[in-house]
Amino acid sequence: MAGPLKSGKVKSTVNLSKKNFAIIVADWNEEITGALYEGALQSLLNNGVKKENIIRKNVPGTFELSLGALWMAEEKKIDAVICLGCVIQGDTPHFDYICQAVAYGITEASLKSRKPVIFGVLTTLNKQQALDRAGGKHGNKGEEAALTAIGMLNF
Ligand code: DLZ
Repeated sequence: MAGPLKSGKVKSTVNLSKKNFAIIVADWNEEITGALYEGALQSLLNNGVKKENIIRKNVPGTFELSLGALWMAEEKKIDAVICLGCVIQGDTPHFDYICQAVAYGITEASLKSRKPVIFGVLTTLNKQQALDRAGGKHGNKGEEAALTAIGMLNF
């Protein structure tokens, strides 16, 4: 299989109606990250997660996802954190710094908290590639991030 589970509904041996999720959304490229959020939210709901057990938090940019993720993962009642962002390459190396930092930061938040913290960050060369992955021809990576979180809770 070339990637995580893609079907909308997954088999879960844990009772997802009792699990609490935090979804952290970066404000930068809001059109894209908003669509990723909708995908993640729908996916959790379709799989039996209760709406009242899903908390949404916003951060200014993708760079800030790491600390937001750690803060939420440290909350006792949170079982998994889903980070959603979109970094689009510009004319300077800024893109590389943000991508590297957030990949490292999300990994660190997960290992430190010992909870699933999912990397739902698009790192694309242009806006079209991002749109294609936020409900376009390549699906919705927010949905995939939610399924990955569920997968880790079934570890
Ligand atoms: C500054 C910046 C730039 C140039 N591009 C993006 C982007 O494409 N996607 C994104 O989520 N955030 C971007 N940011 C903002 C940074 O993530 C961060 O918010 C600022 O550098 C302040 O720490």
